[in-house]
Amino acid sequence: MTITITAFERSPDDGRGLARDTRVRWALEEVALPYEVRVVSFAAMKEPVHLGLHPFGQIPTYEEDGLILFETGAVVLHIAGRDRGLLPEDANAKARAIAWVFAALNTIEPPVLDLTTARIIEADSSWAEERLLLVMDRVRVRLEQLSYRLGDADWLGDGFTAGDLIVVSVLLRLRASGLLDEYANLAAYVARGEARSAYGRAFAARLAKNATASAEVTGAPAP
Ligand code: GTB
Repeated sequence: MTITITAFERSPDDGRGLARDTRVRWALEEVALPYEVRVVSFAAMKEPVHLGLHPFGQIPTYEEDGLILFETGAVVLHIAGRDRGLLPEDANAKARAIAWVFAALNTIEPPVLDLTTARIIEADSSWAEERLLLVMDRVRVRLEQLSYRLGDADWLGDGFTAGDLIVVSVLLRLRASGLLDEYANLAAYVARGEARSAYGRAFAARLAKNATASAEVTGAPAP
């Protein structure tokens, strides 16, 4: 059984792990499942071969024997259901951990994505500044609520789960905005996630892939 995931040939974030393949890599590392990565160019993602794996022409995808999956949340939950380590045994605790995966993707991530759009894509618009302030406040509302719920706990449930993996991954996208640092317990929570050895391996693998891709383009040796 070989697990293969897809990732950007060269991630636009210079390999800082913000693209969603990092979430899948992290989950696989947490449960110590070996995997292979097939990189795809932006053009190839829109070609029929990749569209057969992912209807929307995106990364990441996940292949394992006869199974082809897309949607990071579904992939992470599949990995969590397959091997121990990311979901609690207790049925109620497991349901709560799954709820955090959905909360991260459906409730926390939308304003976080709006912030990226406001900071980058809409930056040149005449109304950009006004919109940015509005979106930042929407993000703050979610962070405030999450900060209150986390309190001084290490994780959102009893021990690290797939829910924390996705929540931390979503929060990581806020680092450049400085908003995360307004909530000391959330900044520490994200740092705890990043300090996990499984995250370290996932991050290093993504960075190395980008370095290799850059070296191929520039002709320079990969560091
Ligand atoms: N809902 C899907 C999922 O969760 O799997 C969303 C998948 C998705 O958005 N994939 C993005 C993609 O393939 C890559 S992760 N985009 C190409 C396209 O749609 O044509 C989003 C992403 C991209 C880049 C950065 N970055 O450079 O910082 C961060 C996140």
